[in-house]
Amino acid sequence: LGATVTEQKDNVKGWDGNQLKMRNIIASYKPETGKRVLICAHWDSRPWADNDPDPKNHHTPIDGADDGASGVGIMVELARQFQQNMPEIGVDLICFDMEDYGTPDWYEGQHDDNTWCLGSQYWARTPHVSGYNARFGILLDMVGNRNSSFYQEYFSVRNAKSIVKKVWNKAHEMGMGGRFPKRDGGAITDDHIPVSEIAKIPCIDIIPMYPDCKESSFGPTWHTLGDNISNIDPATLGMVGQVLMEVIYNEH
Ligand code: AHN
Ligand code: ZN
Repeated sequence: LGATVTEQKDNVKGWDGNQLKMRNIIASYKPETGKRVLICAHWDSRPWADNDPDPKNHHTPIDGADDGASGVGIMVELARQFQQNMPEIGVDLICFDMEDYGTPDWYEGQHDDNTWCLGSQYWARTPHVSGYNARFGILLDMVGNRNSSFYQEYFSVRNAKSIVKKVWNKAHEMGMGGRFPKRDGGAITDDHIPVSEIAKIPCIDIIPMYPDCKESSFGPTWHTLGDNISNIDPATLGMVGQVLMEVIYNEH
C-alpha cells in the first residue's frame, strides 16, 4: 500500500520466563518529513482466554478480532486511503507486538504491569529511526465492538489532554458524540504509556469502557473465545476510522 516498512525483531522475556520472538512492524508515509503523527495498535493476540466464562478455556488462545485485529484493520484501511490521497503530514502506522502477554489471571505468583506492552516498551526505548519524534500518537485498542463507548482514559488525559480534546471534539462535530462521551474512563495499562512516558510523544488510547458490564469493564468478550469475528461491527470500525481520517487530514 505504498508505505516504507520497517521491522524490529528481537527476543524478549515473558512473565513466565519464555523467550519470545518479538516483531514490531512500522509502515511509514512520507518518511522524509519531520512533521509526523503516529497511529498504533497491537497485532499480537492473547495466548490465554483467562476471562472466558468456561474455565476449560482459560489456557486456550483467543482470536483477538477486537483485542488487536480491530485496530490493525483500521490502520490497513488508513494505509489504503493514504496511497490514494497522501495527507500533508507524515504518518507512521505502528503494529506493536506482545501487548497482550501480560500475566494471566490464573497465575498465582507476582503480577506486574510491566509484563504487558512488551513490544511498545521495546520500541519506545529503541525507536525504528534514531531520534524519532512525532507531534502526537493515537492508540487503537478494541475499536470493533457493537455499542461500545469510548470514554476519556486517564493517562491519555494526563499525558495528552489537547489530543483527547482534538479527537473527542472531532467525533462530536461528526455526530458521534453518543459513542465518545466526554467523561472519565478510568486508568488503563496499555501501549500508549511507553509512547508517552518513555518515547515522550504524547499519546492517547481510544479504548472502550462498559460501566455496567458484569464480565469486564472492557466488555463481555474481553479475553474470551467470544472475541472473534462474529462480534465485530463494521460500523464501529468505520466510525473510529472516519474520526482518524478527519484528524490526520487536518494536520498541516
Ligand atoms: C490490563 O488489563 C492491565 N490492561 C489492559 C490492556 C489490554 C489488554 N488491552 C487489551 N488487552
Ligand atoms: Zn487484551
